[in-house]
Amino acid sequence: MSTLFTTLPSSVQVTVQDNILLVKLNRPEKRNAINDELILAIEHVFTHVPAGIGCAVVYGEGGHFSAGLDLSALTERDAVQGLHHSRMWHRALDQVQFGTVPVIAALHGACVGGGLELASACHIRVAETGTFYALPEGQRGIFVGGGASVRVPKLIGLARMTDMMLTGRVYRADEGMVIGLSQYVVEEGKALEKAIELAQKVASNAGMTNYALMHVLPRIVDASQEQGMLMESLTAAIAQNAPEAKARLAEFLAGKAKKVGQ
Ligand code: 1HE
Repeated sequence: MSTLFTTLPSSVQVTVQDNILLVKLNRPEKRNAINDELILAIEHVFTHVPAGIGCAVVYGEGGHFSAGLDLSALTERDAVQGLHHSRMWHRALDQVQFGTVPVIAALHGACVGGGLELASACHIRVAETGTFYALPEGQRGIFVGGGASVRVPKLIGLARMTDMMLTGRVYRADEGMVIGLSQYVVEEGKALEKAIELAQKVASNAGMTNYALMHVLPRIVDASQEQGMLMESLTAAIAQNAPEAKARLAEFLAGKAKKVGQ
């Protein structure tokens, strides 16, 4: 395991394990609350993912994934500054969602507010049984600003997000998986291990397939049926034409590739 990005603030630590980038939120004394320094560091990391990395994992040091926005900075902003601040979060989390490699969030403890916004920008979420989700912005008298209003309804639907913000509803890990907040729930202490195991599978995919899943599929989902179908056909044509795809298909037809489920 090697350490990268030596110029980052101490609130984010990045290491590499094989071809997996491990990005740790490292502000446990503030429950990994995300201040400007931290969100800018996330943007920097996901804008400069080194060549050869096939997947990234985001996780949190200490007892929680993230308590969301660092509320201590909130009172100092006027409306225009608030607008720019929200757009800064959008840029950073767009780099997570639409960067160069798929990103897996390993969740434990609180995954709330901006923490849930970060998690929902990731492509896969693995939650430990003690994970809980909330959007306390409603109770704090503010509104989501890090992309939750776009990303969270796509995971759980408009009605559930509205309820979370109107009533302060908290979802437990098991409930969260049922409604779509995570794709996996694992025992306490096991999220990072599971995320790395999944990341190794993701990193072994053809690059074009991963790119299509990150960049094309969400655009297809946002498009009309007609446009979506065309984007699908174009992507399928490009993907199957790649030498890597031809080699993988030949390997299967020669009986040398893994079967489904292996
Ligand atoms: C913080 C923050 C924070 C903790 N900003 N300092 N997010 C929230 O509304 C969630 C607020 N946090 C909590 O509800 C709780 O801290 C937790 C349930 C996450 C964890 O509880 P616990 O008992 O483990 O920790 P704690 O004792 O509450 O917090 C420890 C320290 O972290 C304490 O500071 P200290 O100096 O007194 O030790 C807390 O003040 C500090 N801390 N959370 C600042 N969020 C792009 S817009 C997104 C908008 C949002 O994300 S709004 C939701 C904000």
